[in-house]
Amino acid sequence: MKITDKKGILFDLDGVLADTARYHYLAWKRLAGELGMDFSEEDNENLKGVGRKESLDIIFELNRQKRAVPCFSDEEKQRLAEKKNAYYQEFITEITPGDVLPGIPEFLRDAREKGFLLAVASASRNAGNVLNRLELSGWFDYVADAREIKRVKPDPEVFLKCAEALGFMPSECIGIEDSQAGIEAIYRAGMLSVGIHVHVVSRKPDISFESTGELKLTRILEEMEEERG
Ligand code: B16
Ligand code: MG
Repeated sequence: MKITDKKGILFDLDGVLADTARYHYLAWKRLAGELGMDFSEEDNENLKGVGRKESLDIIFELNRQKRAVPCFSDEEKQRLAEKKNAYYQEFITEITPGDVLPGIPEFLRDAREKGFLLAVASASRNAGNVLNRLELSGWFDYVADAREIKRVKPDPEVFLKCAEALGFMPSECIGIEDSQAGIEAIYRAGMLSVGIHVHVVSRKPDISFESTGELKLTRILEEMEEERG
């Protein structure tokens, strides 16, 4: 029997299950370079967990602080976002199970053995493809389809959808994220948040780990017990 009221664990994909966040970064950097715009790794922190169209708007906004940026029509923005996605898809053809982040296979096994149901709460429309390439799909009871999600993180929609699909109340779920937008989304969903190397801007995760290599379910459960006193 579990020593916790938590029954479900919802995982972000990019930056939590796999190191795909750097492929998103490289794809945006290539597009920004073609547009004569700057885009640094620090800028990229603002894009983590954020949808495609919103990411493009953030890049324009950051550049507007330094130079004149033309106004793009919605059609042009759509075309640019598709171009970035094509670059990203080029990068992810290289993905293998070796790209699963350290500690993740052990964590998934431990969570399963302890009776948790597992879901993927990613904003990425490429999530299914990436999970297959990583050979991780079989671990999850539910994978949210980003195409069906209307409001992107920090909105809680994708996390609430996962809890509902698993048949649990939000308060029975733990969300694991590497982005500020994701931690905010988990907080708004009313779940316990676990952060992996989160660049904190406003909302601090309930429990933090420096890397997935340090992520341990027993530590999460112990910290929850301590909180309760
Ligand atoms: P796509 P996550 C997010 O995935 C990424 O962090 C973010 O950088 C990306 O823009 C977003 O998915 C959309 O991805 O362009 O593949 O549909 O971190 O929520 O797993
Ligand atoms: Mg992420």
